[in-house]
Amino acid sequence: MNQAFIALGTNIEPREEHLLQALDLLEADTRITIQKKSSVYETAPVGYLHQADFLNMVLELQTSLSPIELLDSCQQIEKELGRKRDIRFGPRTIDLDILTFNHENSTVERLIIPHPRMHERAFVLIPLAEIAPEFMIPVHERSVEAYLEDLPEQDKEDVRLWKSDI
Ligand code: PH2
Ligand code: MG
Ligand code: MG
Repeated sequence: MNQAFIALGTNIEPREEHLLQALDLLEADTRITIQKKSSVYETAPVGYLHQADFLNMVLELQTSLSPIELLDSCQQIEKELGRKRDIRFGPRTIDLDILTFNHENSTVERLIIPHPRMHERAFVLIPLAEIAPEFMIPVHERSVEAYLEDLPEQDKEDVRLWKSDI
């Protein structure tokens, strides 16, 4: 069995419905088990600023899938929920990003793990710290908590608890 952390994000209404549907589709896959689920946070957009606030959360998965198979499943879910890819970092019905997969390091173009920006994003680190504070981010070999402590206060203030359980 493999362990993966994935991040979910949505900033097109109905946002909560998009998260719930993604959770349902993940749970419907017999090869994936949701092990832990963070709270949902409302977060100011990072990167491309002219867009609505996001809902973000992080999941710990157990899966028999390979990293690329898990990526295919995540992209299939994005497609089913009507994701259109246009603006890089722009608005999305749902985004499922693989953050880490066991202790693996992948640098192929389709799948870079650990996710190259995970350690600098409060909208990833805050929900991840809730379910796995001491987790050592592979390759970096530094804990989630340690990276979170280093983030600017403003970045952390842009991530607000929205709902503790969906
Ligand atoms: N995702 C992005 C770009 N910017 N900002 C927030 N707050 N949350 C996201 O999930 C997000 C983002 C690209 O995937
Ligand atoms: Mg993303
Ligand atoms: Mg993505």
